[in-house]
Amino acid sequence: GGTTSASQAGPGGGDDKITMGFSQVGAESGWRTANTKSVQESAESAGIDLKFSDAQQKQENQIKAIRSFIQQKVDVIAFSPVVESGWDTVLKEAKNAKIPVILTDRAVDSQDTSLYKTFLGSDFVEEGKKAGQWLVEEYKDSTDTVNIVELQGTTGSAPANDRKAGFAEVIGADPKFKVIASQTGDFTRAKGKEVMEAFLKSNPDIDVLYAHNDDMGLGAIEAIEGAGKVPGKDIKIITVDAVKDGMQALADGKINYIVECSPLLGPQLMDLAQKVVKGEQVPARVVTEETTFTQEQAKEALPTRQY
Ligand code: GZL
Repeated sequence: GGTTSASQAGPGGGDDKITMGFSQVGAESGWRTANTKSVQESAESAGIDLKFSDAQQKQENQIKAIRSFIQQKVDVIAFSPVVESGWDTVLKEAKNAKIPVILTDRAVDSQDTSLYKTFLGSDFVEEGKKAGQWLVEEYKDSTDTVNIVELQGTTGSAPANDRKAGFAEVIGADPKFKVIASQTGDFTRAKGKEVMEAFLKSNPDIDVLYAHNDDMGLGAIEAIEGAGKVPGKDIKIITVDAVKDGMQALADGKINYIVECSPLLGPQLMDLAQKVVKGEQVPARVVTEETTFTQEQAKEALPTRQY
């Protein structure tokens, strides 16, 4: 056939190199940093031209980025939605522009699943359940009330909603477990510390902290030590992610249990993108492989952790 003039070619200049527009939540946590690294390195090794945007945890910035990717006529759009709701309009614009969308890490609550080709990420409800199951086991021989405080992730985000729901479902089976305070720490260390300070001021007898990510747990540890209490002993701590700093605190006995949430989604994302651009079928849902860690397991795993 004839040659493609530059004006008709996609941003790649007409060669068969795939161009991906990626809208990232932000840089709020160690998990996010590791996730960004995985996406960027995987695009590099897959020969995919990556246009990367950091939304500083603001939905309007993600919507702007997606619109810009549509303008640039990228071959595929991938993003981690900072919150679950409010995406239908911009996803319809991508669909009308015939640009396939891949969800990674977090999900959207759109009823119209034709708005994206697949969702690659963890099962956050399962993560919450694993956290609850450890607590039930830890207190199986006690009948005393267990006072729990909870540091939630970003308000309205899928991980915050689902980790809360999974945990509540499991501990709800036994009335001795009482969540006496639950508030967002927005997945950051700073906010986790601030909210934990407030929890400690208004609740003299906290037994357990359930933090939706390591970073808020690490901030809370500073608050707990600042209040003259021993994290991991006076207050047991369960977190989610298993990033290096969290695993170090677990090995040091300041955290009691971590439910892993793998940020290494890059390789699968690029593989799915190549299939989607070729018009091949992909599964509607790809669930991330992940495990859990006790203090002993953290000591063994630390030397070989990738993030
Ligand atoms: C979970 C991811 C969450 C992490 C947090 O897949 O969306 O966002 O658990 C991160 O550390 O900020």
